[in-house]
Amino acid sequence: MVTTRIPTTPFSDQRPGTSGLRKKVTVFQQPRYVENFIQSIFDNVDGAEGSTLVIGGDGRFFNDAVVQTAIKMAAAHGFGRVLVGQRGLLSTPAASCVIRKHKAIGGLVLSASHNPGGPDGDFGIKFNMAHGGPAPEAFTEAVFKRAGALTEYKIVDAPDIDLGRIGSIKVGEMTVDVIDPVADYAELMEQLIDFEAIATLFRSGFRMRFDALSAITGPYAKAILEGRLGAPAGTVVNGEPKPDFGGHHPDPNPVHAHDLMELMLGPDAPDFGAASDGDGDRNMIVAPGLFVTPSDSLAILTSHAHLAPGYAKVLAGVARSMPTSRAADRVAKKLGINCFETPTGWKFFANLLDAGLITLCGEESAGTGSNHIREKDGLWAVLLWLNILAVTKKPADQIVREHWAAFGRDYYTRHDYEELETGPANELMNALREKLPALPGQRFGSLTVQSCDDFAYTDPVDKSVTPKQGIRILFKEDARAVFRLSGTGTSGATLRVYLERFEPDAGRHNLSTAEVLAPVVQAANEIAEIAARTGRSEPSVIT
Ligand code: VG1
Ligand code: CO
Repeated sequence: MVTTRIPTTPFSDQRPGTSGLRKKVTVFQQPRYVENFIQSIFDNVDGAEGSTLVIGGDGRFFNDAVVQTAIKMAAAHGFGRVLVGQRGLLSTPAASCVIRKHKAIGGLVLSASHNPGGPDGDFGIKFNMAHGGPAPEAFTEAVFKRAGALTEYKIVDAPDIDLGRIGSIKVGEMTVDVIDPVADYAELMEQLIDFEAIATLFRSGFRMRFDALSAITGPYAKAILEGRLGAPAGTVVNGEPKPDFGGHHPDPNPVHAHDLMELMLGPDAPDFGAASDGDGDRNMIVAPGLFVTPSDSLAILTSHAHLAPGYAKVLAGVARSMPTSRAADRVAKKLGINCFETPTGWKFFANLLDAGLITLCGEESAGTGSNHIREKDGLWAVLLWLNILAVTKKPADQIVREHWAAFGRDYYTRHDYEELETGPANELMNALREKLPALPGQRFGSLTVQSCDDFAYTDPVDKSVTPKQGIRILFKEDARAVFRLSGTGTSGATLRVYLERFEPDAGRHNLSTAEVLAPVVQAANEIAEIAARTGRSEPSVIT
């Protein structure tokens, strides 16, 4: 088979963000754009010759074509073997699992995760390392640098392979194994979670709805919940992955998963509701009549994890991203374990997990995970919740309320201002930074600033320092506002404002989140001059 070296010219915009390179599909469709980026990744993989590479994506529009290109480029680069999910599919957590299990050197995960799909939507490519987790910043920066100077890429001249059939074929010298995308993952879940207890729960008449939002988790949820655990057929809805996610915005939050919310807050709510995102690494948990914030979910999973076989021993520690509420910190304190605070993005958990410093970790953006892989894992979180419900025999809302009674409640909300002009958004952050030294002691409505900073993270394992990871303002009244710009958007800038207030008093645990947080919202808007600087009087999305 002939390997061709194709001359190319570099692209200057191939810098990966919070989780891989994400752009509009139309950007990725430019001639040589995909090839350049993949070549830039491969050029930074040491020891590719003869090694195993995993390839798969969330099935969104353009997935098929990029999988074929990636396979031909891998063959040209000298990889010994590629493992690719049937139909080119692999959820992000399953890709992480397959990389680890088959000792691959890494994996290409094709996804723009929670971003919308379809020809007018977004596409994305990320590289995961041999540990199964997203590439660290040093790697992604090297890729960006390479992409900005690339003069050629390598590809073999071969026909497309049939991704529909499980089995082995050769592309040049390289073996391509088309694998069942669910099997390895399901086997891992069975080791960690008490499947017997959950099956008994379903047999007793327990009902749930899992909304896969027409994204990648459908086949996984159907195989595990309905197949292995005996949940009634129809438990999983929107279970077929579609290139445009059936028009759904595959971000599992109360706004975008509105059908599920309506059901769970209505009179016919089943016992438990859950959803997942485009690439299957996020989870949304809804109890009857009660949305569980991801920050609370992490805390609750931390305090109950010992009920699952995979976590029966003492937890090593827990970690949360900085904007995530401090609910998990209180549980960690009670358990006598460490709680680490990291910047936003899963790549920052990898070192802590590899070093055995933590067992569980999570983010406010509906990501929860453990040391079983190196990505957040949507379905795993749902299964761990089911395990806890099955063992405690308590309703989900009761678990949440008991948690608040024991630890206090963190009222939490996030305001997103999407598609802002990049210039003013950066100016807002810079102006805020400049204000920081003068803020402590200042009063905004009923709140007084206690302290504030621009979060810088020193990795406890490799001591690398990551500055400017979000501005946090702490108020004396046990409230907090955090500001940062999104690193996953594809048009303009998105300002995220994270708002929370701690309420220890059990008599005040049933208030409306919007009401409790109104003074914090007001103070945050005033401090950052959001309306004046963005021209927006309201956020685009409130979750
Ligand atoms: C967002 C979330 C972050 C998450 C990232 C990737 O990043 O805030 O917590 O890790 O998406 O999630 P940003 O930079 O837009 O705030 V996923 O499920 O889209 O890979
Ligand atoms: Co995702």
